Amino acid sequence: MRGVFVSSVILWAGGLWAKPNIVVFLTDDQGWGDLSMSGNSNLSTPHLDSLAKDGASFDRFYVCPVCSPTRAEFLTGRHHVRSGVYSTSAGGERMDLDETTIADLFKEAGYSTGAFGKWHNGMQFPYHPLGRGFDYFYGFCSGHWGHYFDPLLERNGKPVRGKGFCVDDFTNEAMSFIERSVQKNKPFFAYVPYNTPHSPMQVPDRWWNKFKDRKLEDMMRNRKPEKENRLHLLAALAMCENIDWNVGRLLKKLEELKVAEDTIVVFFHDNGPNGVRWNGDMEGRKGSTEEGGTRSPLLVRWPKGIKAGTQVSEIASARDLLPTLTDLAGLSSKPTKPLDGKSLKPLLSGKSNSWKPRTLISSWKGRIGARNQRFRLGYKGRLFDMDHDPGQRVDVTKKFPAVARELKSSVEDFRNEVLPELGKDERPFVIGHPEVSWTQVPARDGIAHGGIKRSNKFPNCSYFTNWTKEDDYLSWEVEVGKEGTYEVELWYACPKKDLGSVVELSFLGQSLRTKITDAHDPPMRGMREDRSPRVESYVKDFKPMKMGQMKLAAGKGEMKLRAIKIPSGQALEFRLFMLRRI
Ligand SMILES: [Ca+2]
Repeated sequence: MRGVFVSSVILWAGGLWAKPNIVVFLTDDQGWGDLSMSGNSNLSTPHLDSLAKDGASFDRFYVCPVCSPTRAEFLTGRHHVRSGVYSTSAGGERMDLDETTIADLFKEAGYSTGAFGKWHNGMQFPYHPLGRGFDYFYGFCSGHWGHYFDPLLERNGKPVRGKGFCVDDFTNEAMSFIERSVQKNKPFFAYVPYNTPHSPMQVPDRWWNKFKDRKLEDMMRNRKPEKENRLHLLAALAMCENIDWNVGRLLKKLEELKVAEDTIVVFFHDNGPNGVRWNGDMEGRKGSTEEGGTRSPLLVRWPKGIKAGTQVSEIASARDLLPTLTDLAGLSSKPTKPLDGKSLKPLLSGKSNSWKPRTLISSWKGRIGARNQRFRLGYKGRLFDMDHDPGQRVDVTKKFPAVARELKSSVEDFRNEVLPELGKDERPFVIGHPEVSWTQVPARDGIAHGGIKRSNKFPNCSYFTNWTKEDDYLSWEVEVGKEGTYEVELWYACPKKDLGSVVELSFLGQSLRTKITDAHDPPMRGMREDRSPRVESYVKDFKPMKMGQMKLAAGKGEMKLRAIKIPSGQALEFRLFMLRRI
């Protein structure tokens, strides 16, 4: 009897401790080919390669052609269209509020949940990570960021100054979070969506120095070598080595904390490479629904539960990760909506006998492609035998008419059944949700009227400038969640010669006026650190100024910032509002 008692206690204790920790690394614009394990001798990624050696690697794992849809599919286990994601900016990157996220499920199961890096699925609460199941968030919510050294970031909704190179900083923060969770004896779910090698192409000297003098002629090349951009390419490789170094630091931290054995570490990318560089001779890169735009590594290491060196050849997608991780961790609750993904546990545990063949759809901006285990139907309707023609050069529709028909019908089903779920976007930007007191309203989400210009056509990290006429104004379509008095902080720039403007913020009949009396004329930043010319906006260190307090009624409407008086030059340059309900 005694023996039974003891073993049941151990079992019970085992039950308590059986929850594996989870770390998910997601990189931004890294290509399938940007790892040494893919056969690329241009760079060395020993820590990432070790995840494959010590765990499982998937040969054909698929994500979306761009950032926010892949993130949404990972977070919900559903096609991004179903969750309301249709663009990468201005609100179209947000997941509908009735979606259950992977973080909701792990939080409910008693995990500490934290996200560190680039969120890119909505900025204002409850679209903010803290409204999507994460207890802790450090990073930025936009689709890209304008500067990677000591940038403006946020910690749980409050603007803060980052420390050093952002990827190093995000890793440090994730490691502190893990350490705190271990000290509290709580299992953790750490989501680490890095924002590199996405542009701007900034990377510390230590990584750049290894690559800066390389000659392309001595390296592995893209299938269209004439299209390679040397500086951009070398910077991307340097950034990938920095990622590898940071992944290595976090893996070492897991060892030091003695939790490596029972932590599931996942690594994947959000889309194909952001430039023309070696990528296994595949067709397409970031933005493309073809193989090169959507293929990513998937590495899953779990010493306690997955045999080292497991190789999976079955096709899989980012939509499979929610059902897989909740299954591996033995969580009992499920999302309320039907999933498109499927648990990969049988493939990870070598029980693939009953695994049924699947067709996976890639779609973006009206282009739809389909992939089964052997064939790919390109978005133009051409069929490729990927086993014999991985570079998609020969259309084999005539040779395999039945396969072409079948994949075309999968595409039609998707077009008729899934795409219509994406209705007109009528989700306003939420201000002052009852559960939080703070809201950030950035230039990114605003609309410029008259002669006011955005600092760049890519809105994500932009500001408004050229505000020279009193008739011009900025507006935001918002919904105030809770009536109250709000303190308004305006982040601006204005040179001394332009001081004296009066601006007015108004919403549903209430308004607040302020005169700009403090000069703040910071230089543009970014050009000195860029290793290759950028396409996005440079940044400035804008200054916060308290405009005062304003009553906001609950409800939907247009929030306007007007210039009542512009004595000379321009009113101001606008970066963001911080609103706080008091
Ligand atoms: Ca991306």
